[in-house]
Amino acid sequence: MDRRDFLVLPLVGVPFILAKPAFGQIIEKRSTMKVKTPAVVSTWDSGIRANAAAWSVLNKGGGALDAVEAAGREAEDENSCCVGLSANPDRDGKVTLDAQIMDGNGDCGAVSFLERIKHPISVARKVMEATPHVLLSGAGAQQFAVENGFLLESQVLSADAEKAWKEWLVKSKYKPVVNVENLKRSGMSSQFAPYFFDDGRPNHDTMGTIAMDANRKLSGMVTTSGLAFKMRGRVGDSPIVGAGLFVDNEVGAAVSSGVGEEVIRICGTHTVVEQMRSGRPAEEACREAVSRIVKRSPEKAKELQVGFVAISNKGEIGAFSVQKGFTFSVTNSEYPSGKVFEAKCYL
Ligand code: SD4
Repeated sequence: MDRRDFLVLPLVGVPFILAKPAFGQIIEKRSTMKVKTPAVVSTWDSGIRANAAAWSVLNKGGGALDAVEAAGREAEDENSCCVGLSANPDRDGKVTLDAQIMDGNGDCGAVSFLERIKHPISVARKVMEATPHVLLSGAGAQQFAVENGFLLESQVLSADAEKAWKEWLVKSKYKPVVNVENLKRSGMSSQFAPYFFDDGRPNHDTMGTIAMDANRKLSGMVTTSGLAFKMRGRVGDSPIVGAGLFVDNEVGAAVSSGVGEEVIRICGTHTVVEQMRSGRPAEEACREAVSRIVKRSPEKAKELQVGFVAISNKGEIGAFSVQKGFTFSVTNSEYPSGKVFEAKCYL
């Protein structure tokens, strides 16, 4: 075994260290840990940047809801394959965005199939706070956003998205790339998600963030452009309460990333939180949700990635994924610049 890949430490309970750098740091292979709170956890190694935005709120005594919204806005401001207006479009060449925000008291707001709005996560928060509804979609969501002061942006694709879409049109096949994150890690790129843009800026995947503030209150958010080159009108798990995100102060919070259809079918993050409610540690709860996806269709599971990350209201973090390569980022007083971990996987 290549020592660069696996350095197995001789202590029981000490995790593998994967010598694969992400954002300038070695990724530890570790699916569970107890952390000091306040703390913020995001999907993927690029969650480091979203976490930094959230941490600047939490560190000053701010609330978890403001923190996760800040994380979402940060991700939406970045140029990336998979979040915000610069992301990859649907098969008709239009960027359509899904986002959800939820606090630990069951208050939640979401938008789906939203076009031409820069900060879907803030529109989701507005839905939560200013309407009796939970989810607004499509033209209605856009109308609501504009009526509430959000600017209608241009519908022109970013240069990267335009290029990726045109390449995709040549083949015109709709198939989510298996474990695109692993391709990224090994430095390869795919038309779906190059790890770096041509000018060297790092790319990132769907951003999901869960946080616990100094008052031990939980909140979460998820923001995404969904699967690249999806059918027009397709909505993933991200804006669906209990699929892409679920939060309950009495138990904990969970967020997912990966092929949303699989997550919706098992009410993924609700499953994770309910498993935690019945006493399972966060990692085991995530593993249970993953196992339901795999057992339902073992052959199909070989072709897809789903990852869950959760935090209990005691500050215990756990994660699990279908396949190798699902990373998550933790930021708190112990890791003020953020630390990336790779979750254990089922297959
Ligand atoms: C979706 N779950 O729309 C999202 C995609 C994703 O990392 O998480 N990509 O299905």
